Amino acid sequence: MSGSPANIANSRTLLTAAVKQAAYDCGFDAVGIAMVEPLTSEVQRFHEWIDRGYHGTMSWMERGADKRADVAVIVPEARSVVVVGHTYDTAERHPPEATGKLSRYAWGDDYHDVLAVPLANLAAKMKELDPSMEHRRYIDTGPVLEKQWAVRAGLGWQGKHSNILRRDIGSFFFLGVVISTMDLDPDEPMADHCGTCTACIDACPTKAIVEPYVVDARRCISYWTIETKPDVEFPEDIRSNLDGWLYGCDVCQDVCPWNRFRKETTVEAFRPRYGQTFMKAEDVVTLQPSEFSLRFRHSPIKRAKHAGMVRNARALLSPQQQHLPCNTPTSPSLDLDQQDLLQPSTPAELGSPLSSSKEANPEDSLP
Ligand code: B12
Ligand code: SF4
Ligand code: SF4
Repeated sequence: MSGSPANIANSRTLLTAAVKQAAYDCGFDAVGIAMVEPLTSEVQRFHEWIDRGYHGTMSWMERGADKRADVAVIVPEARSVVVVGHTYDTAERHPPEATGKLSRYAWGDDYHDVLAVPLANLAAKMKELDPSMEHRRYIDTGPVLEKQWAVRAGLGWQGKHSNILRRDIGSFFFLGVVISTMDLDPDEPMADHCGTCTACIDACPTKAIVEPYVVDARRCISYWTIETKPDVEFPEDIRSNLDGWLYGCDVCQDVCPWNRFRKETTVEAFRPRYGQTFMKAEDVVTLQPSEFSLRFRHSPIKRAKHAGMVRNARALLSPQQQHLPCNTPTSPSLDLDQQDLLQPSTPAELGSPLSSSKEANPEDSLP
């Protein structure tokens, strides 16, 4: 990046380039910029989604409508939304036919914590460039339509599975946003490269993608295994179609042709703990709460709580195996203090939350 700090601050083009470079320097794999405007059509669709009841018991999604519609409610005088993507893919794969599968995003440490640092670093670098800047930043931590901002910022397109994806790194990346008063050059939205492909819709074990681009969370394995209260049992049509998933689900992304271009992260914290991409359901139902706390400390899986993971594991077991004893919190086998047993999950309001040359162009292989 050439130019003195004063020149950069006075030129919107140079400032935009400096902010994008800062995002890469902070370790992000993708960055895009959107101009702050109300998300009118997106919010209308969001409310249709809520009105259809697709959010299930995630009642926190009904709150914060004003902020979802307009980020200027969060940061008065906001001019730009800087959207960043950070990959979490690693070299590991779920063994074929494995049961008790953990979703890839949850193999390592909690991304809310891990990515809070580079996002804070990015905001600090932006503040160096423009000391008068005001901002708020989020990684799945507020009432912000992150996917819709990613689309507006040209960071990627929204796939038919509803996740954001790109041709160069696929979809296994997290999103983060910096809502800022900085006046930056916006990017053009990216074209939709789903074409006639319907692989994600066809492969979804519970038929949760009810129409292209629309997921009914009440049918999604991710919702049932992560977001529902531990005392809620799975409906039979979900339980019998779990496809071996213990926590979260990656099917719609695993089958996506664009994920041939997935990029592995260099962040060690996202590697699978103990090398585990799955856990035997039989072992989970007998896991002590204290062992659960230790095993999943600083992991996104703590959100499900011990009782939730046991419920998930039981759902994977055959009816006979489901009568395995479930341990109570009375005899922890590990030396942990009471605090470990009481570790809270993320507040509900926060959301939660390869190829040959022929294959080099997935559009060739799209139906
Ligand atoms: C609620 C939530 C969930 C819910 C609901 C899922 C969903 N599809 O929204 C549940 C628990 C099911 C879930 C699951 C997962 N989640 Co989640 N989740 C969120 C959260 C907190 C809010 C999303 C939201 O507002 N949904 C509301 C619905 C209405 O939005 P939408 O799906 O985008 O719907 C739009 C489209 O349907 C569109 N639309 C309608 N018709 C049409 C037609 C066309 C042509 C187009 C283009 C669009 C379109 O209009 C709607 C509104 O704009 C975000 C973080 C955040 N604050 O944004 C993370 C987030 C979306 N989740 C994320 C992840 C990683 C996952 C999982 C992959 C985790 C896992 N492996 O189990 C799965 C994926 C499941 C799936 N296929 O969606 C990432 C996605 C990253 C990415 N690359 O896109 C996010 C962004 C978190 C983050 N900061 O990284 N999640
Ligand atoms: S995460 Fe799994 S259950 Fe949910 S839409 Fe994707 S494939 Fe279907
Ligand atoms: S599987 Fe196909 S339809 Fe689904 S997101 Fe990927 S390219 Fe789009």
